[in-house]
Amino acid sequence: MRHHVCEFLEREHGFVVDQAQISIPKKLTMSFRELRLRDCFADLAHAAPLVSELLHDRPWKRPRHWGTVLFTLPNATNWTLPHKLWHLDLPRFAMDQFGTPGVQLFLCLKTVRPGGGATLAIAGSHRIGNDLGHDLGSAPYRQHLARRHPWFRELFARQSRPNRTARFTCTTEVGGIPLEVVELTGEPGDLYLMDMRMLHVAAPNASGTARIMLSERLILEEARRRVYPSSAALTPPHGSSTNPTCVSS
Ligand SMILES: O=C(O)CCC(=O)C(=O)O
Repeated sequence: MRHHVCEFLEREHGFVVDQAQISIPKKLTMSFRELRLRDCFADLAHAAPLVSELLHDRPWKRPRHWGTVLFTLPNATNWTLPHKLWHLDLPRFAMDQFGTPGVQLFLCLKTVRPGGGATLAIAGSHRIGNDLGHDLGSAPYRQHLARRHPWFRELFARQSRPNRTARFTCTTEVGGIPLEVVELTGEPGDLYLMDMRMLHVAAPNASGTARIMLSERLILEEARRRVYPSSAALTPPHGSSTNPTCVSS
């Protein structure tokens, strides 16, 4: 999968992935969509059994084409912990109604070192907010957390205190739940499967090279119907699938 991205960047943009590039090609606001549509990342589907296990074998939506490229050029001299844009890609459902409502995959296509633009996630945050009275989107959910817990209030605050990074990257009990900001760093081939109840955010890239990862969101059918009530229900495809909980769209 990595070679498709490297070959595309070099052919279309003259961008050599493993070279530290001082000047960035102007055209480099590229879309990797063509690679997805050509099924260059279809091997991500090998994670399907793990996803099914995490979703307790309940039906989930299998993508027609797998993999979105997460690409971040070097964009900072010093790495800082973001205070804004922490989000969820699904609502935080009332009373934790679905448990894990989906799994997001993150696959390193090259080495991603600390400070090198890796997505940040709050480990343990899937256990916070399980008592909400109604579904909340990311912005009201952030407000809810900030009202309740000083830890979140400080994380989301524009004014940063000394040792901010150290404070949030060590484990702290918040409402009885251990939380910690982690960077999804790794070596080529390392794969993260993230519970979609976990707050996360894009991070600055203070390294000399591009951050390149693949991602995919795999959403529980019940949760998808809740978010998109008019979407069609999943029906088993003709000929049946090898994994009965995964259905092609
Ligand atoms: O690391 C990134 O580029 C951000 C990923 C993200 O926030 C998402 O996929 O929802």
